[in-house]
Order: sequence, then structure tokens, then C-alpha cells
Amino acid sequence: GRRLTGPELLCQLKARVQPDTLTRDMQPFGSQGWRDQLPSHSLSAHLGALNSCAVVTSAGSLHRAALGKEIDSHDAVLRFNAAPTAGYESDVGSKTTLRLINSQVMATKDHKFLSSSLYSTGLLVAWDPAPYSADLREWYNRTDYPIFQQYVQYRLQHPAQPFYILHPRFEWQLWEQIQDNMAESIQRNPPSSGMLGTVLMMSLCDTVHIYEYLPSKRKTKLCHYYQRFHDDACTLGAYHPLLYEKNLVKRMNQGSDRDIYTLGRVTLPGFRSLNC
Ligand code: NCC
Repeated sequence: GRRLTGPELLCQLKARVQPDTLTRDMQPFGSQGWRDQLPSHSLSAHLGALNSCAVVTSAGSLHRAALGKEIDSHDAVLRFNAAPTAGYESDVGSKTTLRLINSQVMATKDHKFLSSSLYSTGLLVAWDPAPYSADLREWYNRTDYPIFQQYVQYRLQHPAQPFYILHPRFEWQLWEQIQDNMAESIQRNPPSSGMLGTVLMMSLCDTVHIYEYLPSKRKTKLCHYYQRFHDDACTLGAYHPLLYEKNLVKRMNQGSDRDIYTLGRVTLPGFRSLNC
């Protein structure tokens, strides 16, 4: 079909993709003994309307970015997986309102998910790669990593911390939105945490700034700003369809190319701000 414009892509995204979270009334959780650990309300009901939001990728190009003050000036800040702020405040800021984590982080021993203080700030949102159909029951019986076991353990140890799980349907609605706007076939793996988190924030905030998702002049082979590990695949993708996600975000960007180049910053309107 015809290549859609930025405003058209934004309206299509809003119409087709619902970043829902699991609630305890959903099946099959009604029959699970731990169902009361799940939130009774959606994440958007919990947070209410947010004005400005920052999505901070974990990219190596945030090293020496000096974006800390700018990032912290937002009403809410989203971070990913094991990305720390301690020791990196001047580059990435210190505010963490939400942290989006994949189920691998929750389940692999070296991340010390249940005991590390890294995860105890702000609100947690977890996700797990689900089968393409995104049927809740089918996924529940064969998650990629034991997301539910770890979720229940964590909730028992941190009962006061809000903790949400993304509905797997969201992963595949977003995947289809990317595929439908690409000329080539893309790998059938869920979008990266960065892309999921960006669209989640578009559903919660009036304006979203994403940092170093589209690399700035600081573009580097360094994978994460917090680790001495080099791999181009972190920025360009291997398992996740990163290159295609980034292509779509570039087309929806309402900020300038100069903002990308100097600040590594993309500006997207929240769903509420769109007149579709
Ligand atoms: O690396 P990761 O992502 O935690 O990064 C979070 C998001 O930032 C964006 N990013 C990151 C690095 C980079 N150089 N450029 C970027 O644009 C991406 O949007 C990315 O999603 C993930 O998506 O959950 C991922 O998680 C890691 C890993 O599981 C966690 O960091 C915990 O160690 C994955 N790495 C591996 O499995 C080895 C990564 O593929 C995706």
C-alpha cells in the first residue's frame, strides 16, 4: 500500500494498538490462588493523566550525554531492565517513575531480581514474549521465562510496590503495526522493551520524549551506558525487529532532525493529544 505520513501513522497506532495491563478479573487468573496479587485496575487508571514523559533507553550513546537535568524535568521517567541511575545521574538523571523489565531479567540469577534494590524504585511493569496468538491461557501455560512465579515471589516480598504485567496482545498488535508499514517481512519476534515502553507512555502522557533510541552524534558500538560491552546488535537489533521499530519511530517523530543529532531526542505526541 501507500507509504503513510507521520500523522497518519500516529492515528493508525492509536487506533490499532492498546497497551493494556493484566487485571485480576481476567481469565485464567480467576482460578489461580495468587490472583489477588494482580492489580484490580489498569495502569492508566492507577497513574492518571501525565503531562510530559521521558523514555530513557539504555543505549551506550547516553554515555557523556549530560542529559540528566533535562530527563529529570519530565513529570514521569521510564527506564528499562537493569539500567541504573546511581553513578550516572549527570547523563541519565535520577528520577525513575516506572521501570519496564523483560521476563529474562526477572528470572535469570545474575540479575538478582528479588533482592536487588535497583528494582524497588517506582512502579514496575513486566512483559514476556508470548506466542503469536497472544491468547492468555496459551501463554500462561508456556511463558518464555517463569514470569508469574517470579511476579508472585516479588509481590510477597514487596507488597507495597505497584507491579503490572503487559497484556501479550499488545506485543503482537504493535508487531503487526510495524510489519504493516514495512516493505520487507520482519522477524516474528516481539518489539524491544524500548518500543513497547514508548507506546505504553504514549497511552499515558500528553508528550513523550525518547532518548537515544534514534542514535545521536554520540552513536557508538557500546551496548549500554552502564556496561563495558560492545555490540552493534544492541542498537541495530538481532532478536527484536529494532531497525524496523526505529524506522517507524523516525517517521512519527514530531521533533527536528537536529534534536536527534545533538540530544538523541525524539518527540512523540501522546494518544490524548491526537486529533484523529
Ligand atoms: O538492552 P536492553 O533491551 O535492556 O535495552 C533497553 C532498550 O533500549 C534500547 N536500546 C538499548 C541499547 C542500545 N544500544 N540501543 C537501544 O536502542 C532498546 O529499545 C531496548 O529495548 C529488551 O528489549 O528487553 C533488551 O533487554 C536485553 C537484556 O535482556 C536486558 O538488558 C537484561 O540484561 C536484551 N539482551 C539480551 O538478551 C542479551 C536485549 O536484546 C533487549
